[in-house]
Amino acid sequence: MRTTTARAYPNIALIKYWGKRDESRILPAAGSLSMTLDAFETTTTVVPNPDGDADSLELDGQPADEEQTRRIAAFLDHVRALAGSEQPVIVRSRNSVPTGAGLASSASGFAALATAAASAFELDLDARALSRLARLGSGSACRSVVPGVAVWHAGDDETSCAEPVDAPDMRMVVVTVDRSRKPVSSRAAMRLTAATSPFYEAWVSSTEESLAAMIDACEEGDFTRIGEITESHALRMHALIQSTTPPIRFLRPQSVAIFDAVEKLRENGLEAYSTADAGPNVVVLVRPENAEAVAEALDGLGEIRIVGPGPGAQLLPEGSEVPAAEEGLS
Ligand code: 2P0
Repeated sequence: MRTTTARAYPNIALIKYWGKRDESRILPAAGSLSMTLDAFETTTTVVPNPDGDADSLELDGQPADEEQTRRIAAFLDHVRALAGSEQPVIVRSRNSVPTGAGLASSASGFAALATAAASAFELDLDARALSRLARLGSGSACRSVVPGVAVWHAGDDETSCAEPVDAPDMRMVVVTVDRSRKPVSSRAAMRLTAATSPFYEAWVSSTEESLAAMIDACEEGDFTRIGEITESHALRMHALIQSTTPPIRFLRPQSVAIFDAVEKLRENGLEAYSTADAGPNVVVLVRPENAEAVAEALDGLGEIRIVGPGPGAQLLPEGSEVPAAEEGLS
């Protein structure tokens, strides 16, 4: 075993993942498609812990809480099983934005952890196998292993992983309206959706159709079609989530105001399309040449940041270790 450090970036889905057909192996009910970003990264170091009898986990300089510990240790058990090892490890992870800010994501977290841990345990995994491994930590993490635009095939346990898709160059204007932690986790909300929404089956079958149309639009470089499908699919997901018992609403009045403002921009000839994940923040998809103008037009509706396509998960050179909390203070 060796000490390793990896970095990964979050992704924003244009075709959303919402629902699993197998909870324990994190197999999605349908495929999805996303863009890995060039901002808001997570950096994670994995160190062998030969004296410890359990994993030791530090996130943003704080010991992991019980739920995080359970989830990360369960993921590390998958890595150990692949490596034929029982070695506990020390994990130190840093987000470039505060955890819970709505942008620090489980996607960048588990993509970085999978990459660092696979290398620490000296597993020789190709890109697909690494994506599959990241999926076992958090579904959307399999897409953050891949640079730029990625499709995650629903597949089966062996084949459910993400791979790159040819797509036109695009930017996203991230509009953050609320930095607080969301009241319901994606995982719990997904479970409730599958269990209680009368629209769930239609969501799953229509998502596969939207994904096929999106892949065609990406390969044809048809930005308008990509944008139209993106906004429509996001609104379908939020409609679905609101149809649960009890209902869950992630969009706030400020979020809806951004969807309205983006529609107005389109009416005035500035092409832009909105999407939103399991929270109130809105991400606006634009052509590169329109990013500044759209960011300016949305100024005042939230905290604005322009992002572009980013790299896949990558190992960092020796000497890039995330410092332990006490070292960080010295
Ligand atoms: C997505 N989301 O496609 C969708 C859209 C949120 C809204 O993937 O249970 O944190 O760990 O597999 O990956 C969030 O789901 O859930 C997510 P788990 P994950 O980006």
